[in-house]
Amino acid sequence: MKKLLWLAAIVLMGGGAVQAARPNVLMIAIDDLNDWVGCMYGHPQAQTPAMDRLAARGTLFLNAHVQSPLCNPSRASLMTGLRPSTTGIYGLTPGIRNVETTRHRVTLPQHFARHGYFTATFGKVYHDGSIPRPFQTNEFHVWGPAPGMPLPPQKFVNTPAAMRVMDWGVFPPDDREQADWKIADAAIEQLKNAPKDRPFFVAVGFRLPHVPCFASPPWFNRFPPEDQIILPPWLARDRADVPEFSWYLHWQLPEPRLSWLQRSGQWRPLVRAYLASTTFMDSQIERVLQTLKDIGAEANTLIVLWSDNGWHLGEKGITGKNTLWERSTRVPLIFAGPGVARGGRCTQPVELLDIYPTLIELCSLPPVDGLEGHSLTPQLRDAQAPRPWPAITTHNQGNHAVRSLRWRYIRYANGAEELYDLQNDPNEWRNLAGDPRYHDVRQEHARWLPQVDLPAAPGSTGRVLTQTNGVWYWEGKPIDPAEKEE
Ligand SMILES: [Ca+2]
Ligand SMILES: [Ca+2]
Repeated sequence: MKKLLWLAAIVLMGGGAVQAARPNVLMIAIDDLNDWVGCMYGHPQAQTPAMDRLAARGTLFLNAHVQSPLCNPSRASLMTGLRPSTTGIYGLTPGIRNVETTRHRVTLPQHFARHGYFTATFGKVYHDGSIPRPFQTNEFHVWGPAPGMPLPPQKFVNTPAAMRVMDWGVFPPDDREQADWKIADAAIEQLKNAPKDRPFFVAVGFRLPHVPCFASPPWFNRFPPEDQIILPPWLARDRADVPEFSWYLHWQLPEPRLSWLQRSGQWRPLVRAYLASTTFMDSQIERVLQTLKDIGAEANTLIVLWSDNGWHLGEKGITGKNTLWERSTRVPLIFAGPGVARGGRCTQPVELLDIYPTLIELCSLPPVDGLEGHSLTPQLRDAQAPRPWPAITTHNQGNHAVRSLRWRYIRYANGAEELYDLQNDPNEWRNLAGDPRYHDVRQEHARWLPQVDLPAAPGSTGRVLTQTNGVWYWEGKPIDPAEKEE
């Protein structure tokens, strides 16, 4: 009996002697997937059986938001547990090891590695190239391949930007040429050969449905022909009631405007390609999840699935991300496995920042100082458990969205505001910021705006908005409002 009590004590203490009892972690990252996921009802024609099954055996967060609507800052925030406004990482560069605020920060995988886990990464988990080689060994024991998307000899769609990746269509003919197939392959191989003496933390980052939205014929054939593709809800002149400053957050980006898609007859083809490439990517998630079963690790592996930002497909007049609206900030977030209720559906606002503290609590790792998220373990036990915090998204210094259960409040760096009642206006068509009846709602949300709000870190490039002497600069060039592209 004494011996049993002693064993129970070290289990409770989470000591090194019982590491084998800790669950494995499989983290699945997706690039630019909004809520067009079957179980999230974001698009009636979405087909994502693997994600739907995962959500059914775990807990799905229906009101989860990114901390930045862009790859590098979103992923940097998740992995360090710090807001973009705390680190100054807003652009496609710099990476966390090139910034003073995060250079020595213990990241999520690092914390697992330091506490006995075997860690490995495949595909796009950190933003490509954001962790210089000398630092890589600090993050993961194994850095698997992160192939880029294959490109056809010629672009299918002559989008206004000559960029090769700004494309969509039926390609390649063989799924095995797809980056996501190769990423799944490498992750599967690693899972099959995971060390037996310690738990693993394996991160797998898929590339689709990030542009180029390519998929082979069978994936397109699962969807109705173009003329039967349902377009997202859209309102003409929707941006007549939003501040002009909202344009500055995605100034002259390569993603085509809705007006171009409409003129070119490319709106439905793009929607279909986004749906088809998402369904293909979902099939690669299925391959990885099936491997967990095959190796007998399903019961003892905690799975977390997230996307780094959403994507507009015409809403508010644009395609792409880089906005503070629901379409850019709301993403799938699913947990499943030991300690997670089955079939949970949480509608409380939550942040990707919450993943770090949640995983370390679920795996009984020691806490980490300074994490700005809050553990989701109460909601993973009971999805209805209340939560006091809203979700905050930041896109460059001074531009923030505060999303509560019912409202979205946006404050731009020049003081301009938006307010949406998501309960009665789920598409954010009516900006209520100027309505005096909602003065208190605005005040209540404004108090959550980050107190620390750093300028862009030195070396920032790629989607960076700055101000000098009253002039706003995008990518270092002064913004001329006369050049606005509707
Ligand atoms: Ca992304
Ligand atoms: Ca509007």
